[in-house]
Amino acid sequence: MVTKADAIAKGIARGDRGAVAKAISVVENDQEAAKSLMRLLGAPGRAFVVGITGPPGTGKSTLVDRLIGAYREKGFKVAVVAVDPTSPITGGALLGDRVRMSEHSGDRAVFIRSMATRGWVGGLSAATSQAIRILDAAGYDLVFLETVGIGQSDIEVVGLSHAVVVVLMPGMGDEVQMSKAGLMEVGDVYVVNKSDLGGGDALIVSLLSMVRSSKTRSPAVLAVSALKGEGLDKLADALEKLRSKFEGGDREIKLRSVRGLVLDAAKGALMRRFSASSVLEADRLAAKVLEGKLTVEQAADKLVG
Ligand SMILES: Nc1nc2c(ncn2[C@@H]2O[C@H](COP(=O)(O)OP(=O)(O)O)[C@@H](O)[C@H]2O)c(=O)[nH]1
Ligand SMILES: [Mg+2]
Repeated sequence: MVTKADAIAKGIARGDRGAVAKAISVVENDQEAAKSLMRLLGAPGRAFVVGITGPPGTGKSTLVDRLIGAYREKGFKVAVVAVDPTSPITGGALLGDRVRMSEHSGDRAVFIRSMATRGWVGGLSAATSQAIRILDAAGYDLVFLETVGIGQSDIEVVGLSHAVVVVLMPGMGDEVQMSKAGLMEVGDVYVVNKSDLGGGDALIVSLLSMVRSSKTRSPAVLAVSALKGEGLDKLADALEKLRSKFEGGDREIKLRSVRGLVLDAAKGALMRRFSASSVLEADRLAAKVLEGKLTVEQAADKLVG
């Protein structure tokens, strides 16, 4: 019997856009079905995954649009997944619009998709991570993951990328200090976009000093104007350096994304098991905790074990 999942998986392997779209809907809406589908996909790790993160409005989508152009010129198949975990205003719907409305949206070798994950049980990154596997299996050479650089889910998305571009803009000097704990640890490239507006020097200086003070990392710091197309060559060069490492089989960079995929699959498995274990079971265990027969931790272990 040919199941629906079989048919979708075959379509993905052929690079069929309709099948890819359908598959991403499956992972957004139905994790049980997603699991069956994921089993049918080949090994991951072929597509180069670039996370594009940074505060809202810094020009991430505009920049992605430009990068799509650069990689299309090389003949690459390019996909964009725009993830908006939190936005109460857009409900996750608008984040990718700038890219969706782009000149590339009619290009058959470009696949663009927003993922609205509000209310999805099991975390943002499970669905995102499955979407990456789908796009990888469908033969996209490059996957851009655009995400708003705030919150934990964002850091999880970073864990799925082979390279991370943090996009900032002039006037954010203080925020560099502010977000030390998050974004400042994860970038391979720091872009100060909107350089056409001027006033980006202070931010560049503080980013450079951050880079110099790091003993372990040496990310690039670049002034860019996505709007005017300035500095894009340098950004493309920085990404190409990382991509050629990836293509050359650099183990550490290859592991980066697959490690995230494995962790997400594990989290997904845990969540499924957890929701499958009935509320009744939780009640039964809670009663034991109340009676002093189990500690809270023991009860929790039993619930997920
Ligand atoms: N002046 C200027 N505006 C830009 C530049 N890049 C993007 N923008 C504008 O900044 C706004 C937010 O851009 P968008 O790409 O949607 O930002 P995102 O929220 O980070 O994805 C839009 O109005 C863009 O036209 C740039 O390099 N210079
Ligand atoms: Mg955007």
